[in-house]
Amino acid sequence: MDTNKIKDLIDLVQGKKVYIQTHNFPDPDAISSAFGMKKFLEAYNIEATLCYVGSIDRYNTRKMMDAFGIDIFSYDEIEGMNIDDYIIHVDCQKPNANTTDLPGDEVACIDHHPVFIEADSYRYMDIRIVGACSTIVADYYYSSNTPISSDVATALAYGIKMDTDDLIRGTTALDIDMMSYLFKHADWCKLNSMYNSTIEFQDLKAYGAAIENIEVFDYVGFSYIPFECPNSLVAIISDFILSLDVVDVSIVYSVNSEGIKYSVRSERVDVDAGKLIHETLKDIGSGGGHAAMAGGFVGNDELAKFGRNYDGKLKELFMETLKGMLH
Ligand SMILES: [Mn+2]
Repeated sequence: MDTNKIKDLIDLVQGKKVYIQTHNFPDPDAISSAFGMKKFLEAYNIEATLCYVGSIDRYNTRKMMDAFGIDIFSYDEIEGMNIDDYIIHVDCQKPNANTTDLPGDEVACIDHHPVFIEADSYRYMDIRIVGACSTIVADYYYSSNTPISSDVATALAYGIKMDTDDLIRGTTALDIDMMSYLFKHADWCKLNSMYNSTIEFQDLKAYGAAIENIEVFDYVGFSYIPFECPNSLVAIISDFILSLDVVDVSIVYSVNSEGIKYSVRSERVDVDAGKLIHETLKDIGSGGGHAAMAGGFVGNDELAKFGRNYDGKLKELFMETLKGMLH
């Protein structure tokens, strides 16, 4: 990338109190991107605090924080964020539903999500459609020749592996280039250890429910988990349903006290998961994401309008959108 652009970011935040905010309920790519950006700015004498809204509910995600020494704070733990403080969004963008508007001034955005709603109010924007946000952050080090620590390189490599499903999903040449760059600096043993014991015992109940409830229409696999379960687990189960031979698009939701949370996956080039869920839920909830993976939410008030058979009616809505997309 152009080093002048990097300098613009450094000049912008220099001398300010800086927060780096991820999307709500951050996943490994969000956390490693935020961590990588914090350490990058540190090399230019800029201190930043990492923050998020929601919770970090996966064992694996917590494990990476310990493994790489990452301090990231829930917004509840942060005292005195001021309206003059600067916020850098990483792996997210306003005004998406998964990015809570905090008191500080959102001046910069570094993200790899397609832009659904025009966000021109950032003073610095670096949005590139690549497999992982960690790839973009790695490029800051690479292009500026900024020294990268083993922990940062390993965390970024882990973020890329997770978001691209090991360099398969939504992967671009830049993801591969950055992986090759990070390989030279990362601790591959530490990275491998992240893949030990990745399923938690309580996850099995959610897997069981999803298997029980699966229904396949054409190549679309629908399923649901009728109880509260972490967003990140719904995503993992959506990946699992997608791995079925007869399923090319998976649409999975879990039920919680506020409504239902969707995770959509697509391995078809003619079905964009982000557009599918955005289009389907635009009048009743919210949704968006990448061509291969996306998420969405429908609140209880809207669900109530569908009556008791909301599950069937929502399936119809998805199928109708799909038909429209393929024409
Ligand atoms: Mn990401």
